[in-house]
Amino acid sequence: MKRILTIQDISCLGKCSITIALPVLSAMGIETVILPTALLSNHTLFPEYSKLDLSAQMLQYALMWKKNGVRFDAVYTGYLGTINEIGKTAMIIDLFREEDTLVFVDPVMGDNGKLYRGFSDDYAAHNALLCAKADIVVPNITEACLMTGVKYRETYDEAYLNELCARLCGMGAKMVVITGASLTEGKTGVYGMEADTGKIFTYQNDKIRTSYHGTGDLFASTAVGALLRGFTVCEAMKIAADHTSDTIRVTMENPGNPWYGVDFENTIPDLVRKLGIKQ
Ligand code: PXL
Repeated sequence: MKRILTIQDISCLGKCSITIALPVLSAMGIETVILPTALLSNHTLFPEYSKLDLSAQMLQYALMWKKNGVRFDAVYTGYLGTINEIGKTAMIIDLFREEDTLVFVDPVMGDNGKLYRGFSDDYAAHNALLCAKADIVVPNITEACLMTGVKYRETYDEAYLNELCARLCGMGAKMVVITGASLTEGKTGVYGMEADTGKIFTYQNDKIRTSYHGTGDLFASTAVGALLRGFTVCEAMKIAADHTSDTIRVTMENPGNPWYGVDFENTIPDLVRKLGIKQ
């Protein structure tokens, strides 16, 4: 069984970060080790939240795993919270990186042209340094803009996406996959570039006019899970994009769906079936 380390927060209420990554990756048949950077009462899109910083323990825990001889097939990072946590995450990547370790970075920090609450431009600059260490980075357009200094635009063309990818590749990421990238009216999906070859790949499906919190985390968890199950990057991104959009559709069908998160629980059985994973 493949083993992954995921470094992100635990939001006790709110369906995001580790509370999505752990169940989804476990269901995909991957042993998932968690390193929580902080424990929040709920995610930061609620009007109020309380946070316990756990970053003082991060290196200590990682060192214990190292001393106990633990190895990881992948390190997957998501929402980190502070520049200090980004720095420690970078050290932990260095500690566990081996020739075949997949380093997958989702530089979670904003959407719709804005940083999430509590983040500064400095945070974005440090996230860019983390992305430089990655085999794959999966920013949305807002995050890609914040890290490259390119102006955020609601409407854009392929040249714009190309520019974002090229700049992120130029900063060191081996593969860049921009999420929420729409190439034609009514569609959305991913736009990716491989740094070595400049090869582009895209995948689009129908755009759903509603958005739910946690869809980025669901996309990233499913994508890294599919990569560890042996799918190619293009296949993994397609699986993750389809699964995310199916889950949004299922969430919309639930009349009592909570505003604070996507109903990822309802589609886990479909994901497992689609991938033919034996439980
Ligand atoms: O889903 C991204 C995310 C993760 N964790 C926390 C958040 C957010 C987005 O706002 O607040 C704590």
